[in-house]
Order: sequence, then C-alpha cells, then structure tokens
Amino acid sequence: MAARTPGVCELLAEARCLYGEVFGGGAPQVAACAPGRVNLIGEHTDYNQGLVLPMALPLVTVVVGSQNPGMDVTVVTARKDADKPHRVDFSLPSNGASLPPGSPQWANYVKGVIQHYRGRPLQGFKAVIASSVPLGGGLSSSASLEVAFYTFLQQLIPDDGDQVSKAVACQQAEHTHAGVPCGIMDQFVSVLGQEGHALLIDCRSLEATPVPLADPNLVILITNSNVKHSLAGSEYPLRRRQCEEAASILQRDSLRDATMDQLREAKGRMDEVIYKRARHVIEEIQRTVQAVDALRKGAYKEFGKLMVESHNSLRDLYQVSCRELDQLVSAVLEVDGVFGSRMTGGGFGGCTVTLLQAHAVDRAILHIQEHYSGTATFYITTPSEGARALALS
Ligand code: GAF
Repeated sequence: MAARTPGVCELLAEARCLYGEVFGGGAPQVAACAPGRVNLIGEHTDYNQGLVLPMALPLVTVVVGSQNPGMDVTVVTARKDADKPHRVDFSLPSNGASLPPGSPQWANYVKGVIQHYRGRPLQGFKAVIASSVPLGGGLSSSASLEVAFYTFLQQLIPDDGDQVSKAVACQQAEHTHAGVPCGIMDQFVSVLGQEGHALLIDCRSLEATPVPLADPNLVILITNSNVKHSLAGSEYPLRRRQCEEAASILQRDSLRDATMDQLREAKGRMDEVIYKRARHVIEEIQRTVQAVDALRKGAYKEFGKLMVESHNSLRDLYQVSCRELDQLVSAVLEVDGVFGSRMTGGGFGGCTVTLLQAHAVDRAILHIQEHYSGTATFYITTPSEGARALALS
C-alpha cells in the first residue's frame, strides 16, 4: 500500500496548532508552502549546464509565522524526524553583517535563505515549519524547506519578485550554509513547478518549458529505499570536480558543450574514471531531449526505455547507485505494465521513480515488497504546483 501523506491543509493545521502552543496562543499572520521534487530523467546534468526533467510533488513543506518587533528570530519545526533541538533562536545581524551557519543543522537552511534573501531590511520573526517531504529521501526536502522559507519571507518583506533569482538565492543558501555544491534543479522546480506538468529546465539559460504529464492511465510511483549511505555527502562534490576536469581536458566551459565524438577523440588524454563520468553526462543530456520528445508523443514505452538506460548509466558509468536502488529497479521491471524505472536524485540511497500503467500499481508494489531486502515506502504522485503563499482564513 502507498503511504498516506498529509496534504497542504493538514500540514497547515498542524503548523498553526504548534504555533499557538509555542507562542502562547496567538495566530500566525502569514503562511507559505513549497514542494519536494522527483526527477524523471536528466540526472547529475544540472551542474554541467545540461537539461533536466523533474516535476514538483504533492509532498510539501509549510511555513507559518509572524513578524517580531525587534531583530529576534525563533523557528520551530514540527518534524518528528528532524535532528534535535526542534527550536532555534537567534538574532538577525545588523549593518549587513552575515549570518553564519551553526547548530542545529536543519536551521542552516533557514539561515542561508535569510542570508541570500533579495528583500531588505529584514526584521525579526517567529515561524513554525511542518513538512511531508521525507528527510534524506532524495526528494529534495532541503530545497522545499529553502523555497518554502523564502516564500514565507516574501509575505513579510517584499523582494524583487523574480522567480529565477529566487531559485538561485535558495541554491546559494544550500551552497554557503549547508555546504552542498548542488545544481539548480531542485530549487528551480520547487519554485516553478506546474500542476499536470513536468518541467524541462535548461540549466544553462535557466529557461523552463512545461511538458504535459496528466494521463489518467499513467502513474508515477516513487519508491523510497529508506537507506542513505554515508558516501552521499562526499561523492557529490567529487563528481562535480570530475566533470569539471573532463570539461577542462575537452577545452569546453562545461560538458553541455561537448559531444561523444569529441570525448572519444580525447579518451587517450584522460583517466578512465573521468571518461566514464563525462560519457554519462553527455549521453544523459541526449536522453533527456529524447525523453521529452517521447513524452510529448505519449510514447511511454520509449520514455521507459530511456529511464532504464539512465539508471544503468548512473550505476555503471557515474557510479552513484547502490545495491538497494538496483534491487528496486530490477524488481519493478519484472512487472507487466511497467514502462521504466530508475534511481532519482543524487544517489547512494533515496528513491526510485517508476512510470507504469495505472492498473499495474498494486501488483508492482506487492512485487517490490516480495523482492526487496529492505522495507520500502511508496508514494503514488502527480505533478503538482510550485511554491505559493497560503491563505489563513
Ligand atoms: C541533488 C542536487 F541537489 C541536484 O542539484 C542534482 O545535481 C541532483 O542531485 C542530481 O541530478 O539532488
């Protein structure tokens, strides 16, 4: 059975209730939310200025709160699974000084967003966070927190209102305050996701094209492996550096500008590992173009085949998969009605995404449960809206 996840209204009610408990019965003035994401194809291409095809999820982070008279900030999280303490208090720096990261770790996403917020002057506030995006599950719980917080701040202090700059500011927050040199995909789709559409993002021009994805006979099933290997933190920056090295050997600004012919020609001048990384990225960008074509034509078998090729490439060339993810993909591909499946996100654990016929979902879940050595969690999802302010009536 798929997991029951609280909707926006339920999370909003939870956050308002906690706000009343923590802040002595008052009601919050403003509220906002932002979704997590699943990437359908185009993995580890965003920081190579490539193409990606994610969609925003119905799993969201909600923030409610009010302005404080001074410069003091209090943020409380309703998350049961967040690292403790669940409350953080700090003061906003005066005279444009920076707000350094610290402890607890979860609060650094909030501090980073404050640091990079594009509206001034900031004033103190109190806020409560509630979320249905699983932590560390590869569905961008961190981007959804950053973007939800940014959207919350927009309700208190206006910014310049530019959506792309908002995504970039949230990405900067992740770089400077969480120490993760991520690409732009997660924050971008959390800001600009559209209901009923995947979003083709050109990570060089930062242009987005919505691609319709609302066929009632089709299901997008997310399977959380519920494992996260410790490698995840250190291998991501390493992959980025390896791609930069490949681009530099090819004398290109990024791998987006390189072709497979050029890579083959340069093979003798690079380490085998660097060659494999670059080959994944160049071919994955091509696969993303083909996948968008297939989706537009409703050619789901073709789309599914590309998903499987993407997974195999992430496993063999980019080497960011793991035993559990491979097991989940192999198991679901044995089920009739499944078009394709792949790991999604950074890798080394987290989730797989599977495209399948609606009538095959129950069978697919059962089959995975029988063949997976761990305990998986399932989400049946639909492409959803990006970040937004919420009414508090
Ligand atoms: C993580 C990063 F945050 C994204 O920017 C992207 O690179 C992804 O891994 C891999 O495609 O989610």
